[in-house]
Amino acid sequence: MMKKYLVPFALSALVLAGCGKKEEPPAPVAAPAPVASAPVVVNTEEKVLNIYNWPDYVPEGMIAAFEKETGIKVNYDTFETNEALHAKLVAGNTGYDIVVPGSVFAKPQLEGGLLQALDKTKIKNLANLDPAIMATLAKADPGNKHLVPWAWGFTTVGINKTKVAKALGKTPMPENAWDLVFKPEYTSKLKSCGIAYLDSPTEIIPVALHYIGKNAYSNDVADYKLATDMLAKVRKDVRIFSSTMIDDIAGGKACVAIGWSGDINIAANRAKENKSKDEIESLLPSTGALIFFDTMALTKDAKHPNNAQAFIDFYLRPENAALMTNTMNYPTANKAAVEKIKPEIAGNKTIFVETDYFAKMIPPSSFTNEAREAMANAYNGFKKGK
Ligand code: N2P
Repeated sequence: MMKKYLVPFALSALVLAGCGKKEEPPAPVAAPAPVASAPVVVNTEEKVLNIYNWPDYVPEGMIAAFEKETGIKVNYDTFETNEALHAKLVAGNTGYDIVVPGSVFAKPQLEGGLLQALDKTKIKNLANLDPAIMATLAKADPGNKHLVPWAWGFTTVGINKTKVAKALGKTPMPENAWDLVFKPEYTSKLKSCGIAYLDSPTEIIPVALHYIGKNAYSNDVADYKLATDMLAKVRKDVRIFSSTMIDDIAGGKACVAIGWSGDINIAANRAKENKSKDEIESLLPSTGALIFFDTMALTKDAKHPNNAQAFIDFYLRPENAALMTNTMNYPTANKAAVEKIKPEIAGNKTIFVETDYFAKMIPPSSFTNEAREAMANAYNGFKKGK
């Protein structure tokens, strides 16, 4: 096994070592002309990389390992919603090199010139990615020119089983878990232990559309009215619009949530670590959950594209991609990493869903800019309780 990856490892170590050491003085402004036709790629960028990613997505120590190996100092910031990242990209001069939009947003972003194409020759480990997933992503990014999957997962319902059972009393669990967050018969009972929704129009409206039998990625504004009509009936029962879902579920502020599969699993593990007697579970609604792909991309203003590509290549090493899945509970799109995934993670049906359930899930699509705006208005109206 080791042998297979020995070559790319050795190569990347060589190229990175060629980048210069940390303590070296900055290169003179007028650098001497390179020796003619020497095929040596020298990375002359300052040794800095600015990354903007979702919280609770990078394994502990991974950034430090990259810094240690390359001498590149990483500034790592986080955002909580696609909307927040999008606003930054639209405003321009983000100061970030790598951003990690969901594919639903990445499509209009790359069409709008907010992201730049990758130099794939600098990312050898792209070969580790699952061709089937890359073919799916090509719908958002023709030719796979801009986007490299960080992870994928799905938006679903998470519960504190213990508290939900208590709050529901004699009412049995519904067959469709979405009822727990959208049907007054259930929400009126569960409000006592706390209902939390993700705080983002493009997370909640698509799920609501799916619940009322519409296309989750409808661009028809009339459908948003139908979704908010349904949502209005449960508005008073929603306790939190959350951007700290893991804490809210694990800390007991919410007993039921619309959240992301991996984060719900992180909350479940955290509750166990804290010796809570409550059991937290990510559910698989009978009508399906909404799949998302989060993807690394270079901003158009990226000042350190070579460092960014070195990081992407580093992340795509099988052991790094597997470490993300093993610690963050989100499946990787890295095929070469699969054999390094721990059996308890690979066997967790709420992380790697079974084929039958996968067939029911809703794949991501995207919205026009106008539709997204209308969706945000609809959502804000709902949130204000109008
Ligand atoms: C962060 C998960 C982000 C998933 N822990 C939604 N894009």
